[in-house]
Amino acid sequence: MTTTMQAAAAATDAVRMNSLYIGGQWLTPAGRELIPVLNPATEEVIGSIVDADDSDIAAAFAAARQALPEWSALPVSERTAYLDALADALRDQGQQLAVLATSEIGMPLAESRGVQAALPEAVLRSTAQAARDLDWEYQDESGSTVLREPVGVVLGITPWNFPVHQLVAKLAPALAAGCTIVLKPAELTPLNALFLAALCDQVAIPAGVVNLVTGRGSTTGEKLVQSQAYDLVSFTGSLAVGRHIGAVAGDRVVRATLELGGKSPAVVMADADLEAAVRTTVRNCFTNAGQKCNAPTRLIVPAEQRAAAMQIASAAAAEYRLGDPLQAQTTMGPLASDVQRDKVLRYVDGARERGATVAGGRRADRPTGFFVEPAVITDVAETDPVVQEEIFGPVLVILGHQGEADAIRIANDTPYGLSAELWSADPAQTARLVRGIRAGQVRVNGVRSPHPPVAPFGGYKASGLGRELGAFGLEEYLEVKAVLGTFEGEAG
Ligand code: TXE
Repeated sequence: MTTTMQAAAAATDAVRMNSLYIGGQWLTPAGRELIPVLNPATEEVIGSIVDADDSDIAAAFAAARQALPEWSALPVSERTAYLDALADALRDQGQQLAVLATSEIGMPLAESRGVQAALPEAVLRSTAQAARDLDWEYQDESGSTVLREPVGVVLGITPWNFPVHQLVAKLAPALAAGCTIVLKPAELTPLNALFLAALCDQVAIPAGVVNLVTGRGSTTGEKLVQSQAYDLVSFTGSLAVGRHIGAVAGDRVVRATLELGGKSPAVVMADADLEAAVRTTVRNCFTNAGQKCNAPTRLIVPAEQRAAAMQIASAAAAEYRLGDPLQAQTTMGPLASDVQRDKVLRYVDGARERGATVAGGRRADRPTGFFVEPAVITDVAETDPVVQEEIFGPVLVILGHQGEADAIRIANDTPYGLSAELWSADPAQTARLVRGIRAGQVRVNGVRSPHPPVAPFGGYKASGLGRELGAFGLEEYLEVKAVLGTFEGEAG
């Protein structure tokens, strides 16, 4: 066994397989279906989880409800001390968590260290600080007291692409706000969630404040959503499931925060450094093999520079080294599942059949794993599915624009509005582009990923509702109460 394989085995050994974390207890319920968890690079089974049923779900919500009064009554300084303790635990065990996440999702280990360990640690610390800085109680000019109070019991449902970060982006603000939470991670990547629950237990977050149930979306997820037991649902995942969850929540008039997909543009203007813009876009697009909701998947360059951009991008794409994501030399791992691989190949093959020029984009010639060569596509209609729909794989499309107004039109011409990157040497033009593009985040002239832990993150249009991270993320988990008349408050 190589050292990296040993590290991966040690990381999975540390996980309580087939267990749920409810009310501060590890439960291994009998009679539930077990769902295998695969390593997408080797296709080996590395663990299994329980498909939680109605009784598990009822127990998790009951535990969260029971813990709520005491937790929400704790002073903010005490609640946030738990977040800082969890951040310390992530710092100390981040390497193990990164190895585990890489084994589940196939993301190269160096990327995992950043987004599965360092970023969630930073999010915990910055959310704790945002909560300490918040005006929990103040008097407005009318003499009324404004109070902020926790929404209540939260249901958090997360996807598989940045599994630890996505869990923490819900857990941290929920706990800081004084809410309790029931989390359901994606069935493709549940082991790191079990690891995270163990860290919550280790730092002695009070019983019932954090609960973890596992299972499929169509079974456990659907039952969780249909239960009447939560006050807010925070979901990250596909547009189709987000719409459904939003509709259920709307019908019950409970709050829903939805972080959905994207088809983000990278707009390059004629005066920008084309080489730098294209190479950075390729890198940002192909992080985690393109399985990133804010990946810049549409590179929009001046029409006369399209051929040159195609050349630079295909050369940059060909430099990727596909392979075992635990090995340091690997720069692109497999896709997360065979379903995801087949989806990506369907999109690329479809574009090829419709006459597009495609570099790469074939199933990689490897004995195991869900690998696809990165693809760069051009000569494609603006209405083509590869231009309009989220593919969630290493696929970059290059389009040509006829100047500023046309670039803004193309950038905005999808149902999504999560993120945008833009490149221009002219500050006045940059300002017009920033304001013209309807997206939750705009990166100017090559600001590096990842997203800073305090900047609000979320989408316009079909990319979602609400924001995560920092002070804006915290607000999603808070109600506001106006107290009119004399009130002897006590700041938390
Ligand atoms: O997502 P799902 P999938 C996009 C991306 C990807 C596609 C499909 O385009 O190719 O979605 O991925 C749970 N009730 N994104 O199928 O199904 C599910 O168990 C309650 C973009 O994996 O949305 C998981 O925990 N829960 C995205 C979570 O929802 C349900 C990240 C996400 O799964 C449920 C992931 C139901 N009926 C995929 N059905 C992003 N914004 O980053 C599923 N789930």
